[in-house]
Amino acid sequence: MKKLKTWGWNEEWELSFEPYRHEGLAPARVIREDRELYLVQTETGEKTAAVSGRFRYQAASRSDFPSVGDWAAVETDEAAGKATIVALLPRRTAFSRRHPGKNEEEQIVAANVNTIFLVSALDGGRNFNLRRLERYLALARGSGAQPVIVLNKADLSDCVDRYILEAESAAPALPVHPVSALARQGLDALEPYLATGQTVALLGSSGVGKSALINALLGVEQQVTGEIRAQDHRGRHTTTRRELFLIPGGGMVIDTPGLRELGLWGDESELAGAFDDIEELASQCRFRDCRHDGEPDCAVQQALGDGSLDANRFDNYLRMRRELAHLARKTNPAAQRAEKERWKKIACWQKQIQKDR
Ligand SMILES: Nc1nc2c(ncn2[C@@H]2O[C@H](COP(=O)(O)OP(=O)(O)OP(=O)(O)O)[C@@H](O)[C@H]2O)c(=O)[nH]1
Ligand SMILES: [Mg+2]
Ligand SMILES: [Zn+2]
Repeated sequence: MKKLKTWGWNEEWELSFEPYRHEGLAPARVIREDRELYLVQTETGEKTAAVSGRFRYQAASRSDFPSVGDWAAVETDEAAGKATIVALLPRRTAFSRRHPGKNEEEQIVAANVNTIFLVSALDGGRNFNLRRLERYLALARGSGAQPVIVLNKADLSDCVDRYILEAESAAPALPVHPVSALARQGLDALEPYLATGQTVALLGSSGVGKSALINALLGVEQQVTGEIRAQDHRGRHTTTRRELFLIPGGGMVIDTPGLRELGLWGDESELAGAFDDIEELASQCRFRDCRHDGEPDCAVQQALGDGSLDANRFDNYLRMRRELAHLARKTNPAAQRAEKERWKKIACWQKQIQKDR
């Protein structure tokens, strides 16, 4: 398993692979995903792969299908250079969002990553957006991986320090690294996350320079990068599939296409991690179930009043909380039942009112 070690294989994976070893299957890491065609890395090299019929039959939802970063048990056909994915090992971490289009389904963007680089760009356009960063952060918090803020295109800005302070205000206590993929600046600071066996996923809007950063880290122009539109600095969705690359002498990086939609997936407790400051304030309100909406002795309203809590940040927090509550009602049977009961009561009550008239 020497080769797979550089791809992140270790004793813990070996342990969870034990049952498959007895079936004569081999471990493999999913390194590319293109609709339902995969590329996997095995001890004997890369192979194209598809899931087995049984795998497909047993998959309860889309999120059960392989994602880049997954470890799989495969049957290999060495002569043909092909593999069949029979099972996935339980994910240690997973960055997911609500499936765009299929709103009540989870979509796994990257699995088994140690660190998530949340990439923004300091090109003066909309590629630096604190509310969007908060949203990415809420999702990253739910993934189990460690989020890190990367501010790319530092070469284009005269006020990098101000951006750093702003990013820190949206992501308290997280590391913030200003870099330039083009000028090869600040990249040393990213090295500690890229030790051998470590996996980093790059996430951020189209055009922030995720692929350019990956090229800089790899030292070769592996990934195609795209021009951004002059008028609004938006990217053109140059990268279209997720792919994991091995850094020579180091860890791994996953390139992803810029996500247009960032629907939350998870529960409210995951939001709390991204908004420690608000949760901390809320714990000081007089009422434990304070909605911070005019109740007396509300620490949140006080902080909003004296400016120590940014109103836009608080609005964004409330918006995401509502979104998660809505999701919970849609996906969680208990919450669905409670909601049904509530509507039943309202219907009864409306009938009563009509009768009374
Ligand atoms: N000035 C400057 N330009 C950069 C830097 N990094 C990337 N760019 C440019 O920004 C544009 C977009 O870069 P990409 O790497 O394609 O962006 P991406 O995030 O991969 O975009 P998608 O693949 O569409 O999600 C390209 O024209 C890059 O040359 C940087 O550090 N400084
Ligand atoms: Mg790209
Ligand atoms: Zn309150």
